[in-house]
Amino acid sequence: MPLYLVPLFTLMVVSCEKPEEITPKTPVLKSVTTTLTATAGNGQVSLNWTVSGSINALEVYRDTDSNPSGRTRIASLSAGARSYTATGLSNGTTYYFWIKTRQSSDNVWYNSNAASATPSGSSGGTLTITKTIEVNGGVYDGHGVRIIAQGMGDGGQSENQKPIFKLTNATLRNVRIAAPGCDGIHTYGNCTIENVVWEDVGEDALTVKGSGTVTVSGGSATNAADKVFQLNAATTFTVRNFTATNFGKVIRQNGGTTFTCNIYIDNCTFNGNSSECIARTDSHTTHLYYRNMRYSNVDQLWIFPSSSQISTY
Ligand code: ADA
Ligand code: CA
Ligand code: CA
Repeated sequence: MPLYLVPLFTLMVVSCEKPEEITPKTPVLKSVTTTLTATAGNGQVSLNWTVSGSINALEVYRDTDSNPSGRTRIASLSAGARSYTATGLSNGTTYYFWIKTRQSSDNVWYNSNAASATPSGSSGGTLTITKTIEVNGGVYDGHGVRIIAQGMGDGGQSENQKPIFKLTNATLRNVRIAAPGCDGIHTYGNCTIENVVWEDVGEDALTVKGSGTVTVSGGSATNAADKVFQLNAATTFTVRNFTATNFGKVIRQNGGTTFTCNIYIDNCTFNGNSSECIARTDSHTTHLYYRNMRYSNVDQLWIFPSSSQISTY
């Protein structure tokens, strides 16, 4: 009988039937929060996340829009994984990622935030500049570009050369600075320098011009006639996973200054060439901490007012 011919009372009887008994589940509260960040590379995106709460499984999902419906699972990882690199991506396309975590107490899955990133290709080429590249906040990722300065200094020891980069509270990564290195990189405020290669240091490689926390991570510097890193303002200055070859000194707090610098050297290799020292300061309140440091051909390690200003960590 077509539905429209079913007498009304039959429908009413059906709708009045006693509902089936449902065994109530013990409710378990969500106590897992996964916070995901995505960083673009060349044809790839690096994912890093933190998990609060106890989980027993973890999956990575990808999509090209922020709506999770239709997304693809790209990996099932162990519950302890906290990073993953998504590869084989198209440069110029924005990808969205999620981490799905399974809560240990009840095996319920929860999503992280959606984190997006747009991979971009390596120019791998050369960029000729005639003025300082200024970066105010944010990230300048050179994707391996080699920068050649023209008319900004000859890379000798003259003090009036222009910097290649002026960074203000910014991150600089994946750049090669070719000769002439001029006055290198100037930093103001909190700056991060990742995977920067100074092929032939000019007057110096990097100067802390305005106070802040400055971290140089990865990369290398070669052939500094005198200084690699010049500290002209109070700073927490960290050099890690870095190699310097042929220099006068790796780190110099501006001569005669008394402000405080806290210097950290972590996992670095310094190959000198009858070099004066690794670090020098005239300030009594500056402290240097180092670990995993390899060096050769340096006359002294430190020139500090007191040896009590140096420690390992
Ligand atoms: C030398 C010079 C300073 C300053 C410094 C630098 O120490 O005496 O005045 O120019 O170099 O920042 O390179
Ligand atoms: Ca100088
Ligand atoms: Ca300088």
